[in-house]
Amino acid sequence: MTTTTALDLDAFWMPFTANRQFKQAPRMLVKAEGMHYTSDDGRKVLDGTAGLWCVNAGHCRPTIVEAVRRQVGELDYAPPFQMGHPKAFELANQVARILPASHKHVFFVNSGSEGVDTALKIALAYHRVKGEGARQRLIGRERGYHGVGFGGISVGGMVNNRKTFGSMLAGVDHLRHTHDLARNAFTKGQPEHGVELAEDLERLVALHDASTIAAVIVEPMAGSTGVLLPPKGYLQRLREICDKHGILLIFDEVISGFGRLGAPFAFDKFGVTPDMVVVAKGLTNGTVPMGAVFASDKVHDAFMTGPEGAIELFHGYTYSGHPVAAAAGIATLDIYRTERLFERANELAPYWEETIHSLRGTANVIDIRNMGLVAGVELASIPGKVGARAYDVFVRAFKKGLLIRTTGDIIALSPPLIIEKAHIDEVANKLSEAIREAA
Ligand code: PXG
Ligand code: PLP
Repeated sequence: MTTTTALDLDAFWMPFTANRQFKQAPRMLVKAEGMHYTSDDGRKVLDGTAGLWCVNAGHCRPTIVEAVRRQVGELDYAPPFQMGHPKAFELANQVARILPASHKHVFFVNSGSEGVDTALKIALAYHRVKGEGARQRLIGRERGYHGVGFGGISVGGMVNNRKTFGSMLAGVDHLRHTHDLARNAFTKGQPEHGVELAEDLERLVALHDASTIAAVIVEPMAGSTGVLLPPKGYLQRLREICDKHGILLIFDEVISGFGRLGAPFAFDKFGVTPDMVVVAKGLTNGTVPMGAVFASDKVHDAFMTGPEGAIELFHGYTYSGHPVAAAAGIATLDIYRTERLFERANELAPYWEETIHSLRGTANVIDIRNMGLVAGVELASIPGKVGARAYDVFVRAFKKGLLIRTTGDIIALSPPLIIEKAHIDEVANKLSEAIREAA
């Protein structure tokens, strides 16, 4: 067994972590396989979060491991600017097979944050090439999470991710969020109430004028801020208002993409087609960092009009379409396809829903929401100590052998799509115990 107890933990400044608290009582993972992690004290931990919403095909899948191993020994790196390598084109073609024919243009990045920056930049540049360069405003939404780049925190709507980082991008505004416990608590699937919140976009158009607005970016399902599903009709209405005013609609599907909701993408599930889609996480099953932006023909083709030899978009990353990430992506999509994992998520969804909703009535549980293989369990906060109760549940669950994710006092569950019914029962049982034992 690998032991990490002798490690000096000081040098690694951990992301989104209470560093001093963690380093007093570290939680270390040293191995993974299928539905489970192994901790450094040799315990098996059921992965209720697909790592961080990304390991949709389960851990250490041999075909992905082998594809990465082979690729790194064959072509470790190739420059993506004015040069190509076959795997990036192959992955783009494989992804295009699960996209609408009108949206098959894939721009590779290395993370969700880079994907968001890329989509926002494409939106601004799109209007400029179309001769509408005054369209520079970007509209996000309260309680949106779009990563941690300056673009993402600007359009994002989480106060702790914004308040310490200055003035961010200029010219950004936000729609109201759609979370409404009073009307929608314990809804299974999409909430009934809240379609009218889409009209908030008309309010922003009236304030700024459509001729100044480039794009609206939303997560079709807000993941990080607590599994907030879109009210019935809400996304349709956003699409209509964007169309009416010539505003691009961007869906951030970094979490909702690749099967999480029981369909390839949330836009499939909800039947609303955005102009661009941002993905990351599940694209490579989390094995090698990679993200992408899918652009419609309308957006992409607008750039393909300049003089021959002109670079159409002055944007890209050293690691855009990295060969090892591309190889991991190809092997990942192959598993999704051959194991029908997106359909599987949809088939298991009713059992998942029923089992997770059985926690209703447990002390302090004030809402449960779900779709596909994702769920949010919201707890009442201890007065004056937001997040303390859920953190207590998180630590207790980990000791019992279950990994969950918490945000504020909301528990998010998003297991690998290979989960079995017995694991779903285990998630609910361990979580229920942890909630009952917590303060
Ligand atoms: N957009 C969305 C919708 C995301 O969920 C990002 C962008 C940024 O992706 P990168 O790869 O740059 O992290 C994300 C990432 C959480 C949590 O606690 C969620 C994410 C990241 C970190 C924590 O739920 N999602
Ligand atoms: N900073 C410097 C000094 C660089 O040379 C580069 C890339 O060449 C970057 C930042 C951007 O790095 P990346 O392309 O990995 O995002």
